Amino acid sequence: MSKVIKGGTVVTADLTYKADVKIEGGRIVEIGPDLKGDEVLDATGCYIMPGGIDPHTHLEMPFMGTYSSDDFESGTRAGLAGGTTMVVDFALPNPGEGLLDALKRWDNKSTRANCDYSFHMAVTWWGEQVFDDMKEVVGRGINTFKHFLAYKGALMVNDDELYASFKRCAELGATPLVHAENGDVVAELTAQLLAEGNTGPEAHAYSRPPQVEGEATNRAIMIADMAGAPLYVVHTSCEESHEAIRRARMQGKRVWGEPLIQHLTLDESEYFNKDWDHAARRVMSPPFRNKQHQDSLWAGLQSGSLSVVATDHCAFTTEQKRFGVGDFSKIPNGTGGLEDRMPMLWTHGVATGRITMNEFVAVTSTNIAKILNCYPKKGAVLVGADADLVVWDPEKEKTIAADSQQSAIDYNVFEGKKVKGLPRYTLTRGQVAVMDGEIRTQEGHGEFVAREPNATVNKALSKWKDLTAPRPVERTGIPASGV
Ligand code: DUC
Ligand code: ZN
Ligand code: ZN
Ligand code: ZN
Repeated sequence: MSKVIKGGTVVTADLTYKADVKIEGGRIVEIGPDLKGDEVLDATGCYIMPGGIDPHTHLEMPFMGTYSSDDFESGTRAGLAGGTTMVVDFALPNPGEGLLDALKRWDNKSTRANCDYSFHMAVTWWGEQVFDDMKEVVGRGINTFKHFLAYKGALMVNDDELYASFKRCAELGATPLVHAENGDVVAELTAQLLAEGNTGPEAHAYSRPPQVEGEATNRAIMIADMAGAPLYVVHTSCEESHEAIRRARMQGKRVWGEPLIQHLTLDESEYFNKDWDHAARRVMSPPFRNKQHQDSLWAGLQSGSLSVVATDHCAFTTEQKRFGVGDFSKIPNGTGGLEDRMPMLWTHGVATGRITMNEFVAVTSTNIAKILNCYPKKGAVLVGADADLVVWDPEKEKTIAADSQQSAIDYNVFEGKKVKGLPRYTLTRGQVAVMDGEIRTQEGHGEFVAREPNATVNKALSKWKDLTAPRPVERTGIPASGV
């Protein structure tokens, strides 16, 4: 059984051209004019693009005394509804737990996925077992390791652990990721705010100012440079962090920044809403910022100093958010976005002229596949690539509403926002998962995507490096110790 997507315009990260796309056995088998197949999908007036890849999700994650409410079934269904055909989730070991045990839990949860997926492995503590397990994890097709510089007393690692893990990544050809906020300072600010009686959700934003992110980003970049590792900075939300990334890239370092669609389109005024629930539902880390920071993120996408757009999809219900009534530090951190990332970025990025269609494909799919090393299996419209495709109708409109979303939670942080540009079809390995608004996902269809280490990007360089390796010095006079 073959399918042909007919009458559309192929849009990739570098080309825009009219062609039909033929699919067989889950892959693209031919691209060209007037193709024939057993089934025809009409793409008249539409763009045929690589399906979105969300490199940053937390599905069914144990966190802050609860579990995030979208699992691999509802999360990937939401993604497909919005044109995303692959997610990369974070496997999270408990303190003292081996990485392979954590991986087993994530393997079990992900059997319900409707689309393909991969994992990043988190390094939440350090020891010989973690050092050993990292090699095995790489052998299982996971070439990225996540480090939290925040969440003190829970997920946070210290600088000695960070350096050790970055060095191990460099050795293994893996890429480290960081959540860059200074967890020590956040803990101090949180205690101070609570002691002064600032208990509402707006205080969450005061407890995590841009400075804690800028400091941690710069620190992680410098430590990665010393360890000889590249670095991927997740959820870059502010100019301070962007500046550190921009500077590193200009120096030739392999550093990538990942703004989220939430930070690009929602600002800190959300935390001052009179409705407690409204504000708490938007509590995430890093918090939403002011419009200057948003401009910085958009400028980064335009200039190429920021490489990808993700969601950090970590959805909690209103009931879960209410754990933090009377103490903002107990509000589970996280917002959803899987279904809305592509339409929101198209509406606020492509339709406004801030980014081109080709740049849209790059930051939602192709750049991600290249950085995470699953290109061109994913992120490409090429013969031989997986038929993970979205047929994008630039004229299709809707108003975002929790009532009609796929996510399992009871609200949407983009509620009421109008988007123009939505999938007509979303295909996951050739199977139609979304057909003109109708959801036809198949639980368990998703497969794990193995990603090899890619040592070529591990040549971090610092041309200012003064001493590269310890050298013995033959000394003539060594003074006697003591006086
Ligand atoms: N930030 C969030 O808001 N939620 C999940 C983890 C994180 O870093
Ligand atoms: Zn994070
Ligand atoms: Zn509200
Ligand atoms: Zn995250």
